[in-house]
Amino acid sequence: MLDRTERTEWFLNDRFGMFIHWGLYAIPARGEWVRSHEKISIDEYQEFFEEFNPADYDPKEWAKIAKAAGQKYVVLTTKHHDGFCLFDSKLTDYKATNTPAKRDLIKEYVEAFRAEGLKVGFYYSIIDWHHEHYPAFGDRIHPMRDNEEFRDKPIDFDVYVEYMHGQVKELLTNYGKIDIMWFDFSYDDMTGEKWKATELINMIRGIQPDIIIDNRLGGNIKSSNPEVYAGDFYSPEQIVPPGGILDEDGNQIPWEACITLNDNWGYHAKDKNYKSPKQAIRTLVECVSKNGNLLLNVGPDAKGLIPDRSIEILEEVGKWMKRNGESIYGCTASRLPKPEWGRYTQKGNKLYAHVFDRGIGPIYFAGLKGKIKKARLLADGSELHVQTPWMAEQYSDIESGAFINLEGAQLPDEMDTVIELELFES
Ligand code: H79
Repeated sequence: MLDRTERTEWFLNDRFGMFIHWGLYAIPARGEWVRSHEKISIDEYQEFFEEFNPADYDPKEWAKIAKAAGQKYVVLTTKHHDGFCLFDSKLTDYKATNTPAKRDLIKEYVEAFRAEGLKVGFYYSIIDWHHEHYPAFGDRIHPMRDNEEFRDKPIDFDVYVEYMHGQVKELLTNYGKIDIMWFDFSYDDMTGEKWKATELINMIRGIQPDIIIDNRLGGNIKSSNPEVYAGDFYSPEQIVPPGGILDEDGNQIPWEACITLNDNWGYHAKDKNYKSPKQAIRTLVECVSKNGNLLLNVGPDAKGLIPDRSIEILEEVGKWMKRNGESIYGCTASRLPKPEWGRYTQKGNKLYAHVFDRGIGPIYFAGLKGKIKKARLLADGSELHVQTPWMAEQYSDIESGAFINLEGAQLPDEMDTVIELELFES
């Protein structure tokens, strides 16, 4: 069996993935937490189950969109907190097979993305607001948390844990090789062995030895001696960790920031608060400059269509990636401090200068005097010159710095202009 470093090698190389949140909540279209936020009962939510019929569901189209954006892997909600399963689980009737969709939607998903050459992941919520043996009354987030009818309802949590393990087993047995298992999430005392996490991990590794698993079953992935269930990568949500993620000994550990394009994961009809393509590109660059990955979310609607604005943003990202992907794939943080004008990523002796801020005049590279063998604009391969500007020798702060001339008052690419610096040594 591979160790964590070996398992995560492809993941850290690929850097950029697509997250997909899709389920019954696409119909009310107020985000995937709608049942909890509005304290909706299973009965009230049932109408969405009875009408779920995504006529335009075409995961081949989703896969094309992801691939064109430069995304190398994908993670889809097989079951979110509402408990609804997109897959044909033998352990529940609460699944796509029993809706008007009448089929296993996960099977088509796996096949479509695999055919496009993307690595395939499963999001699976270990929380379940539908299962009768999941704690409801008094829980912090369950839709029925303060419904008196649930106060004295006895539950047998072991029954739920067995169900959850059984579904994970189905997911990892019935669809061939799966690359990522993305659990969501532990909270309060609902963590670690409460989920029988060691047993769960051993079962998973028995079926899919190379799969990588996030850190949300609990435990402390940052420990020098982490639990077996502490996971392969850290999963910051809606934030890029300012200094990346280090373990207790100061070593870098794999991480992946998951970020929405608007303010919701699941489809929200009124949420038009989208990030710009520029923000999406620069966020990806920021993650890589800190040794991390970016998992960028889309929330397809009730018909199965990714919102138009999300598609447009991903197209813009894809245009940039096509020309500048070398500064992302296989790249890591640089040892150099963050420059004034943007960020660095690095791959061996190739240093990628991501210039976000044009300023005026030449671009200044602290610490690189005499170290730059060649400078090229990554987007078109055109040469750039290292030159010391007139009088610059007299400035107080340039002894070890280098300047590169960039023509024009505006950046060639205002999203992010990448200068590829070939260094004499890395
Ligand atoms: O699927 C998406 C979100 O629906 C899910 N994760 C992403 C990928 C997510 N659900 N909840 N959260 C993320 C964070 C929730 C945090 C809180 Fe709480 C809920 C804070 C207060 C209530 C957790 C539970 C901490 C205390 C109770």
